Amino acid sequence: MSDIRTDWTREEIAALFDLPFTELLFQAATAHRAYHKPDEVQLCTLLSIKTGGCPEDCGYCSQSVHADSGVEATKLMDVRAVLQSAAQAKDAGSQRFCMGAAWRNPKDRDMPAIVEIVKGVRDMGMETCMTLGMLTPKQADMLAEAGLDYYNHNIDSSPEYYEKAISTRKMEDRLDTLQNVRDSGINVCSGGIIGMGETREDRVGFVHTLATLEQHPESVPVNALVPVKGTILGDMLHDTPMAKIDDIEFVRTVAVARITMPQSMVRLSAGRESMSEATQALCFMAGANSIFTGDKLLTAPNAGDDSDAALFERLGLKALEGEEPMRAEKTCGALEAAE
Ligand code: SAM
Ligand code: DTB
Ligand code: SF4
Repeated sequence: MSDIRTDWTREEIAALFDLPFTELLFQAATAHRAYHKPDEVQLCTLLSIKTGGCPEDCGYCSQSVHADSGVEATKLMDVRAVLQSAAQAKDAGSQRFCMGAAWRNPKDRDMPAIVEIVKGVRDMGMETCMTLGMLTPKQADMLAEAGLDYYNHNIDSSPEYYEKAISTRKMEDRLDTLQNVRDSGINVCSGGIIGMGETREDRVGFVHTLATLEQHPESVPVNALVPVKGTILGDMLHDTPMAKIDDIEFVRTVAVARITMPQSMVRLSAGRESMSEATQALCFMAGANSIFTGDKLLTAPNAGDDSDAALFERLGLKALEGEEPMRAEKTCGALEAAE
């Protein structure tokens, strides 16, 4: 019988968080080994294809018009420039190319360029991921038809904390888009941010929301808040006693995500730049098996390829070799060759 459960209760998840740290890590490492090789880590590269000027008021985000972060708004990047960046990422060993746009939702007039980008990146043999805000069922179907492999849409926190961090949309809007993505056949990438001032109970509610979806997200990014000056939450971290998330509590969250969603890729996402190597190593022990590589996330700095290469060397980790995403012509070709 499969050990993939979608009937987790909040009490069970809270009990996992409460385990002695050594026991929690042992259980997470065991769950990790049931579905993944513990020395393989997926490398993903991020590119902001449309930066800033977003009408939403997410309290953590440098790209919101409500923030005073100094991030300048740009138009959607030219298709050729996006493909150039993708080619560089592939050369640097990246397996997945994730493209983000600072939109509440894409407009229908943006869709032809987006479709062209998806097709172009996929033709290079990399997995494609997009995060463009809310999607209608029709837009999700268009992206599926273009061959998009993953759609990232984070639930970010517990349903209770969500409305404290964002007022311009509701958790249900997020869940509706996730359902539209799932229905279209695109793989789901959904996670959140730790260290926004939420409580342990909120972290329980956050994992519970993901782990009780009808089907777990294939990818679960766990971000540590990058405190950007000029954002409400970033300023709270800089200027008031709101404490930075405790490293051990962050690792606990990764471990609980791993235990409750054993088959998913759990991504140690934003916030690595200010994390010690020891904390990152604990995250890998706790079942994280994916990272963002490169010097930049969307607008914030990232750890960078040199320091990651050194870390992987020290820890004996290697890049996960991805299979090329399946394509109709490829499948036919392979079948013909086998005949
Ligand atoms: N606009 C789209 C949306 O919100 O769905 C896509 C881009 S948005 C920047 C993608 C995700 O980045 C957010 O859901 C959030 O989880 C993460 N993020 C944004 N700012 C962050 C920060 N300062 N620290 C950590 N994660 C952040
Ligand atoms: C996700 O969960 N983290 C990425 C990606 N999905 C799109 C974004 C992190 C953004 C960090 C802040 C910045 O670069 O502005
Ligand atoms: Fe806009 Fe996304 Fe930033 Fe929210 S997280 S302000 S929706 S870009």
